[in-house]
Amino acid sequence: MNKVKEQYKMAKEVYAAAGVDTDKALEALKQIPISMHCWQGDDVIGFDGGGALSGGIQTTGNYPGRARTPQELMEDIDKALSLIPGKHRLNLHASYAIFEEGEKVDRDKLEPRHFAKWVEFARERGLGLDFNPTMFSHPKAENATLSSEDPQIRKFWIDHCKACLRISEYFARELNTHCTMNIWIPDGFKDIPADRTAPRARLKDSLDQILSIGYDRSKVYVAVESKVFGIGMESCTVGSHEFYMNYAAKNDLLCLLDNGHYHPTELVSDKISSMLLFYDKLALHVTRGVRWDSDHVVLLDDETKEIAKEIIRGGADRVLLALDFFDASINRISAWVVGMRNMQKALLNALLMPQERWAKLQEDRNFTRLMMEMEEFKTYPMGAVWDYFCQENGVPVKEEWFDAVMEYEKQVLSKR
Ligand code: RNT
Ligand code: ZN
Repeated sequence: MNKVKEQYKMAKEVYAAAGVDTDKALEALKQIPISMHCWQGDDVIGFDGGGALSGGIQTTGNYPGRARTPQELMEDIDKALSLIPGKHRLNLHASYAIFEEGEKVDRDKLEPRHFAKWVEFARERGLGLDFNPTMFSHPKAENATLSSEDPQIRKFWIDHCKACLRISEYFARELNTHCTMNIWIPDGFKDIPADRTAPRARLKDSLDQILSIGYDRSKVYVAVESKVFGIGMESCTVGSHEFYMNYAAKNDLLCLLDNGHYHPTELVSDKISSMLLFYDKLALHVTRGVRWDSDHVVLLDDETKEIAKEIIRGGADRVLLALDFFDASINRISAWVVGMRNMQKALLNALLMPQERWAKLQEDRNFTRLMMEMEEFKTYPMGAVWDYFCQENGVPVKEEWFDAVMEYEKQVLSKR
């Protein structure tokens, strides 16, 4: 028996004594797809020449090896996925359209065919695709988008979102799985606005117009992502939490919660259970904000673990789980792999808890024992279970995966 298996056997006994079935946990973990965001690979630049990253989001750093072409990005995604256990999904932005030589259309005119190469890529690898209209990094997004006071600008972005709905339907149809289409806009005000209602009323009307074209709701899940503030929009964002939560509830859409988008002491982990009482499904962007919505790589930290616990308690099949970070200061493939594997470790950590027993302790108000057990579990041998999961799923165990990244950096990234 190899070492990983041997250690797993020992860990299995430890967990079994505490009433937890590790085999069952691993089976469940295997069924949870995470939508990996394509934009970590190229610093959110895309291929449609939209211009420098705008909208109050930022990448910092200039680590060598950024993917500059669709081909390079696809190779990098392949490399990352080869080091992450399980079957996942790929999250694309509209700015990642792939044009034929000499062709270029603006974002309001995008068509499914501009994403045919992505569909081919996804199909060959058995990945589902998710999608996002790109309403930043574009000359027409300098001031506002769906809430713009300029009718022409607003129409441009409404048309863009309509085009994105068609593309999302195409993804779902071609790949025979759902497509989450998430709408996020950077609209807001640096300083105290005189009128908060008019821009929000326009955003509401824009969304109404977009949805009015009709789409296959059984396959395309439209989500709306709120934000409390952004760089340059410190005083007010048009797409606030209340705005979108109400809009989603009334129009049977999904809310997307990004854990970088709330006040720093407000926790997304505490919101999940409430959302799932009122919605069939919930979408998440798991990220890590350091003092602000900085989109650092997801770590195995307390909030990530707490979010994972709530996903498992609420039912992982009801949560559309995606990551959202962009770090240009480190090897980008390593960033993806660390973030994805950490999200999976957090899920495993949650799956390895005697949830029913703990819930009962809470109902019995036996908080003394509950705290004691929760704390003792923190040093249970989850690592051995994780290693076995990696081995069983054919990816490198522990930090061994890093060798592959360094080799790839040497052979491929350093030559870009
Ligand atoms: C921005 C939002 C949004 C973007 C991506 C690129 O604050 O989190 O989700 O990060 O769409
Ligand atoms: Zn986000």
